[in-house]
Amino acid sequence: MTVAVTACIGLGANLGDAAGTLRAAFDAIGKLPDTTLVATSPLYVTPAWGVEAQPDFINAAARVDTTLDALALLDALLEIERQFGRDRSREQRWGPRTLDLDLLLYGEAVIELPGLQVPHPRLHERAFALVPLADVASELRIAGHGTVREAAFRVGHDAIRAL
Ligand code: PH2
Ligand code: MG
Ligand code: MG
Repeated sequence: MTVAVTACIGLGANLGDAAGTLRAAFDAIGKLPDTTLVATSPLYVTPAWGVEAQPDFINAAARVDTTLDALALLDALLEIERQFGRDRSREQRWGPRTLDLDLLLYGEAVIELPGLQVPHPRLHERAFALVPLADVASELRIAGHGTVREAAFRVGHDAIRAL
């Protein structure tokens, strides 16, 4: 028997109907093979981080139970990004996105591969990722940074508001 792992996905978008895209992305995540959508966060409006001259983002988080391994789950998320018009060859680092799906946590695994770092390396310092994650997985541990609840408490949330 394969034991399911609890994984968390960060969702972000700031092009087109970003809120509609995130809701549709929740549905697409719920249809992934060998994966059950356990919880979805509210949608949040967050100021753009990194490149500030771009529209606010809509951010959210999803919690799944899955028997996919981490790379198979990542591949499935990248495929959903493409279905929603993401073209990585034409984009700027930290720039606008039709849909960004980040594998934030895969159980308590620490993964260091060329295309995949889990926990997401900047998760513990980004309120736009931690605030929605705390809605679905406050008790999970971010290796080296305590629980999601503790990390979310440490970052400032001021500019983030529920949609
Ligand atoms: N994603 C980025 C760059 N900046 N800022 C916010 N607020 N939310 C994001 O998801 C985000 C960002 C590139 O992926
Ligand atoms: Mg991202
Ligand atoms: Mg990403």
